[in-house]
Amino acid sequence: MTQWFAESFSAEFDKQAQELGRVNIAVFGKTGVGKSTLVNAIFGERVAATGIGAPVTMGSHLYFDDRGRLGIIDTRGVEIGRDDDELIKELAKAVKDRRNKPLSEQIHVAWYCVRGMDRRFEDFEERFVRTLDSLGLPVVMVLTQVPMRDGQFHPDAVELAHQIEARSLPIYGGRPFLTYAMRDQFTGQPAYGLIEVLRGTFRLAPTGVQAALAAAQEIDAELKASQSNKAIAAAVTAAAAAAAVPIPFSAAAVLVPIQLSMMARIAHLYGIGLDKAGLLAVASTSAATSAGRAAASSLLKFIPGAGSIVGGVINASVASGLTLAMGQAWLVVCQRSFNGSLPMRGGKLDVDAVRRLFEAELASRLPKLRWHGEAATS
Ligand SMILES: Nc1nc2c(ncn2[C@@H]2O[C@H](COP(=O)(O)OP(=O)(O)OP(=O)(O)O)[C@@H](O)[C@H]2O)c(=O)[nH]1
Ligand SMILES: [Mg+2]
Repeated sequence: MTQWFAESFSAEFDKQAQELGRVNIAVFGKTGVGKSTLVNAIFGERVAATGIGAPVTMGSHLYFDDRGRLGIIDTRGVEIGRDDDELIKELAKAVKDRRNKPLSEQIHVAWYCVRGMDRRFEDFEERFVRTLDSLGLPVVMVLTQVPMRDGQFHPDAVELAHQIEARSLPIYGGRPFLTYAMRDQFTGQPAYGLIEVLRGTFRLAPTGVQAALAAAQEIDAELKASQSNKAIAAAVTAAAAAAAVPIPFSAAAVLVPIQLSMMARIAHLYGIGLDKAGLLAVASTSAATSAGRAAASSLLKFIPGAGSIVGGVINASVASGLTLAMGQAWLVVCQRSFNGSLPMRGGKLDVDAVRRLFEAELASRLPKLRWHGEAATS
């Protein structure tokens, strides 16, 4: 059973990775403005941690950094204003080469970054931004490292933002986002403005990679939750359809893949790796598989061989109600993993406590569901 579960979950996990795909963001701006800091602040510094190899070169100035659900197209050793011709040639080629490839290979959004205290926006930067637009790349403009005090942006950055706005550039919202990506240890200036950049990017990204963006980012829990609720809603619909003609318990295993893929997708949305997600899933669902207890808890107990349930049927409302409850309970587990608030014991995940957490979340959502066949369970 556990072996079966581990293999099935792993397969669904891979499948969901494929379905989520990858959002690819190209990041430009003068050297040292804070491009990498911005990327890391929004997406987390996971390159080294995940052991993904060095960025792949796309030309002598362009690099592609594959971070799983996220691809970053970055520049190296480029001076905007000096190397533009070559950079644009490489970029145009990359955009064109990828246009006929699957969505996850295309470049979806460009960020153009300007240091907020630079006090000027140059004509060659305007040309560059207009070129991005002409290549079909939607642009988010970001002013980086803008000091803020008592809720007020630094006036020089505000002035720069006005200058940029006056150029009527093809950028999201017609004006730049003011940001500070990383807390300054000396002045205590906290980070701000990142969620706004993220949400603008989300709006510009093709629908097909929005979930990948929600999964890759690490700053917007709401975005993860709303995408997770979409996954739950889809699974609920699928479960209802599968049980449109009531199915006997013995055939209820058809619902299991629906729930597993829902769980795998939500795990991805919270950036939980396979090992941990598998562990959490086993901990969570094994509560529900122990025969006789909270029989309504989970459909996983109906995996062939997992129990000997006889009699009764699952209709559409039971199937969807269970799937909804499972999805929501699993969402709580994933959210706590993301927040670092899962129960721990001796520095390790407390599997029993995770099981109780899932069980309690599930039970609170299934107050009235009772199996007709419950009495028959051993
Ligand atoms: N405190 C603070 N420091 C920042 C911020 N953004 C950038 N920096 C610092 O500015 C320096 C340059 O930032 P990077 O993110 O490396 O800039 P970049 O645009 O990626 O630079 P290149 O890749 O060399 O073109 C680093 O020392 C960062 O720590 C910020 O929001 N807050
Ligand atoms: Mg950099």
